[in-house]
Amino acid sequence: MATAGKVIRCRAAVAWAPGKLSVEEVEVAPPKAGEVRIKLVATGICRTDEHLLQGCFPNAEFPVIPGHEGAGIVESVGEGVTSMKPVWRILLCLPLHLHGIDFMTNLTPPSALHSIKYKYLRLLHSISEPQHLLPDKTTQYTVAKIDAAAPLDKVCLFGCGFSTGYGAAINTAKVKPGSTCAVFGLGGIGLSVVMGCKAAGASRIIGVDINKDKFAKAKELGATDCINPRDFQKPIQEVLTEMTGQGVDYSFEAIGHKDTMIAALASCNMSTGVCVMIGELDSGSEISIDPTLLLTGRTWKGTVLGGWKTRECIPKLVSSYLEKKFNSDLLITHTLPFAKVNEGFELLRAGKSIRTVLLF
Ligand code: PAD
Ligand code: ZN
Repeated sequence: MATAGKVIRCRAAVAWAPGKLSVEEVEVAPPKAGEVRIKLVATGICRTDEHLLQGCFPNAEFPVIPGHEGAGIVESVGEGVTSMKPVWRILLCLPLHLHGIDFMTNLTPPSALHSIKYKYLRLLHSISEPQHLLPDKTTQYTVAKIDAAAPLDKVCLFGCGFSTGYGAAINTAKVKPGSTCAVFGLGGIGLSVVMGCKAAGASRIIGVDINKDKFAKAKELGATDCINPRDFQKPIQEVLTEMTGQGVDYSFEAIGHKDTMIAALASCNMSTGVCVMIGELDSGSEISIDPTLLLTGRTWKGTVLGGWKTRECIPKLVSSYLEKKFNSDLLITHTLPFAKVNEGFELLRAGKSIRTVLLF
């Protein structure tokens, strides 16, 4: 592209301190060795961006440019980058997964993950327009080349939200046909879990949310029942156990609260149940549970990006989307121009959106 090798100016949504984003111009240098510069086309707003914006990750430094569900086109590459080429269509994939994926088999140890995580959140997966810089010699690996026919304003969700929820059911829990599932939280992630449970052949999928407005979409996507914990006098885990006899086979927490994490664990079958944590707590939070919950045989696990290997699996998911194997477009309730980024966050806070996609 004509801008290759030049410092460019672009708009970015900058949070100078926890709270509101301001859209302003920033300078982006040409990519250094191992780096990739991306022209962003669309990005989804995820609850994790809101967590970052509200200062829930104490190690994240402000000012920060949040955003990590982007889709775009490679503008230029730095020296030594062989795996990415200009004008390829790509997805930015949740940076945490960079470690587990293409060039390592396991997640980086926690200390390394910590420092890398925030560095990436701050610098990499940014809501910025029209160019997006990925600085670091390994950043070429955080982008996945996808089918050129894929609509970027739709598949941007595959960089985090859809892939996380769908993979939590398929890869992390490995939901079996005929099983029962409970999904706590029916936002973009939880509804993608519902889609994954349905694709895996679950016979009963119970959605749990305090916002009844989410129920219609959950049922459209495969939930067989939807319940609001506030409609019951007793704890929701007791309600779910009564509804299913011995608890669900698989439960998923896609909210990010301590009490719902424990309720999700207690909702699954005491001997054979599997509970998957997806929701994020503030960094440094601790959770305490009655160990008996695990002693009897339950399995408690977590997931990042639904356990997919970024560059290998995400493009395949995009191909499945193009083959109409599932309809993730139903998760997109709003599409807004980038300048309305704050409106997009307001919709999320008010519980009125599932996913808002910003267009650059
Ligand atoms: P969202 O805000 O769109 O959805 C959360 C849903 O939970 C909403 O529908 C709420 O009404 C509902 N809710 C809130 N409180 C309760 C409650 N007490 N009981 C029942 N329902 C409740 O968020 P999202 O779907 O974008 O993200 C969900 C979580 O997943 C969030 O914590 C986010 O940070 C995390 C996440 N994790 C990963 C990962 O890789 N593990 C990736 C992306 C997001
Ligand atoms: Zn996300």
